[in-house]
Amino acid sequence: MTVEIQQKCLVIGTFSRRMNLELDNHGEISARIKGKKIRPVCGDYVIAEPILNEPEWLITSICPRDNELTRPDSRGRKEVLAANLGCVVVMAAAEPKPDWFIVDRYLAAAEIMGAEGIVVFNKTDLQSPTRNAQPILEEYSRVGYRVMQCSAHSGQNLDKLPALLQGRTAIIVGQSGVGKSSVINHLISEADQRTGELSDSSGEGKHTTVNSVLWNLPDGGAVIDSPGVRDYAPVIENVQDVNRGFREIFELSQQCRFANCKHLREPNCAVKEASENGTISERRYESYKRLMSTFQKLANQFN
Ligand SMILES: Nc1nc2c(ncn2[C@@H]2O[C@H](COP(=O)(O)OP(=O)(O)OP(=O)(O)O)[C@@H](O)[C@H]2O)c(=O)[nH]1
Ligand SMILES: [Mg+2]
Ligand SMILES: [Zn+2]
Repeated sequence: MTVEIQQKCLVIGTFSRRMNLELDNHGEISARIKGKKIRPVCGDYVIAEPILNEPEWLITSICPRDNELTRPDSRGRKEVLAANLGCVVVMAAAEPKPDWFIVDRYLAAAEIMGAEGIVVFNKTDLQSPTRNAQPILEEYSRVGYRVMQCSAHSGQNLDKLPALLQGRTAIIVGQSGVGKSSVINHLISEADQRTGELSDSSGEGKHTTVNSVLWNLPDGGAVIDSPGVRDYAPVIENVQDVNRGFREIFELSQQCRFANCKHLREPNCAVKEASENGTISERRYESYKRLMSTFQKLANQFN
């Protein structure tokens, strides 16, 4: 007689092809993946079973995903970074110098996958660069994103973060060194994520976090710490997705002369006009054009 011992488990840590899983009873186990075809990520539910006489479990399949945070791998194929997300927290900071294009692209990814994008600006204890960032943070608020400013060092506003994330799975993403792990260590008492100084020579983060880890929030919901990036773009299936990625542009595109307007050189383009007369941010429009050109380059290269 065989006993049904398969379980649906949540992936809470990925270390190459080794995973940490959370069981129904909240116990944790480590597991490996059966075969080479599946690649579970944090936030996934998987079916796993114990292996006889071994401490590890075996993951046999991934349950259908609600959504996926993606990027193209070096060959242009889709790589999934995390799954089943309610919210993508895009972190920038007073230092390293913010790359707002990266922020825009993560927000675009959130729009396309149907998760809420939230902008968190950390290190407000560093006053002068924080002041310089205000006009850009206001642009994000103006188009309807929730924007929060905090400091993992002074503690400012950290108490407001749990309410933003509650009841869903969030991932914190952003450049290396902005303080993702530092903020998580404050949010979750048992978290002991390693944090790393910025490099003296470049002022950039040193890519301290190398594995994604999911932490349960005390009042429900969960948050994933992820490795910092040098650059980011989502996998984009079609031109309309670039449009959808920038909510203020998407909204205006209804008023363009052509229904399939790409807002580049088409006549009577409401988006181009709005960026020229300052109704929408010129910087965001530039960001849109860059993502469009990245998409077109990738499409030409790999299709
Ligand atoms: N001044 C200041 N420094 C901070 C703050 N938060 C984090 N730091 C510092 O910034 C550096 C990077 O912090 P991490 O938490 O490792 O950054 P990260 O985003 O997790 O970086 P990666 O794991 O490399 O992606 C560390 O030296 C932290 O002490 C803050 O609010 N203010
Ligand atoms: Mg980190
Ligand atoms: Zn247009």
